Amino acid sequence: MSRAWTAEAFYTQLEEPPTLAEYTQQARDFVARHVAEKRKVVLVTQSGGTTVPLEKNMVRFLDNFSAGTRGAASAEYFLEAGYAVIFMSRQHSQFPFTRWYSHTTNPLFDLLEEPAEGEETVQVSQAHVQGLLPILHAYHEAKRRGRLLTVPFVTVIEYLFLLRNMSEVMDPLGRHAMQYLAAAVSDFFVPADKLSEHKIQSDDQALTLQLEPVPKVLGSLVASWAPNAFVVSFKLETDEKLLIPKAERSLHKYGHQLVIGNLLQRRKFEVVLVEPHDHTWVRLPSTSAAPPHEIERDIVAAIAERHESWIASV
Ligand code: 9Z3
Repeated sequence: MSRAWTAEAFYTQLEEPPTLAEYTQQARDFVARHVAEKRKVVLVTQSGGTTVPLEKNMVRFLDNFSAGTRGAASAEYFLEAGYAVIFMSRQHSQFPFTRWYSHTTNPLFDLLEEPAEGEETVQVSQAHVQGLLPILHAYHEAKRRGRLLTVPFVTVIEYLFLLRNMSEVMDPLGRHAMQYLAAAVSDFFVPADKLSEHKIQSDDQALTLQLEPVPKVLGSLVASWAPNAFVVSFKLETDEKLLIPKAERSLHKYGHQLVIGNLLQRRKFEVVLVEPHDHTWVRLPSTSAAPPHEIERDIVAAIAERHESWIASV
């Protein structure tokens, strides 16, 4: 029989990741600076999945499809909108700014000219300068102004501990805090006491895995960790009929401000913003070509506007 983990049991019985205290302190300092400057801060949880190790000395793991584009792109647009960003970054997933040149369709080395024999400077080829410059400026500006804090994670356990601590340290921001929970969090995991120490041997045998349900922590986040924050969660479905009803159910159950619903197949082109008495579609004009304009730009604009009205409403 598998256990049904409550959030409380999860956080008291599982061991804290060793790096948690250090990242929590970094976030506390970051938040204090932005509280003093009266700036809004958003916690963006990377959409690039959460790893579920199958061995303590991990050779194999379970994961999901997401490369983390939603989170990385949204972080850039939040910075552009004047927010400071705590970016919970899943290792090896897309990262704000560098994402433009980190994948095989646009490799970094194609940007650079090969120097002549004996030359020791490397230049960006003229054809790429125009595209690169705004990204490079925005990246350096975010760094120079201390607007982007990255906290890395790999496993679902690291993710859940970080999420709790990041939410709690943002409390001094009051309504100026936003949680933007884009991560595609695993629904199942193997707790440490059930994990094989070493690489599972195949021995030509079938492998049976017993996975335990990951506790749903959104309730704790909304009620206890971040009771003053503007909380945006995501709902992913593959069946269109379920999208709005399930987003509404989540909003009703947890009592937060907004759920962004998206379908796996059309997530780059349309999402629906579900609020307590309303829902609004955000759509790119065409689904036929690769979007020249990313939908995250429009999502962030719509959310930032709602956050602002919500701050003003007290
Ligand atoms: C999302 O729905 C994200 O938008 C995506 C983005 C993971 C689809 P990519 O970055 O993907 O474009 O590759 N994230 C949340 C998905 C999720 O697991 N939500 C849970 C659920 O639907 C609730 S928290 O039950």
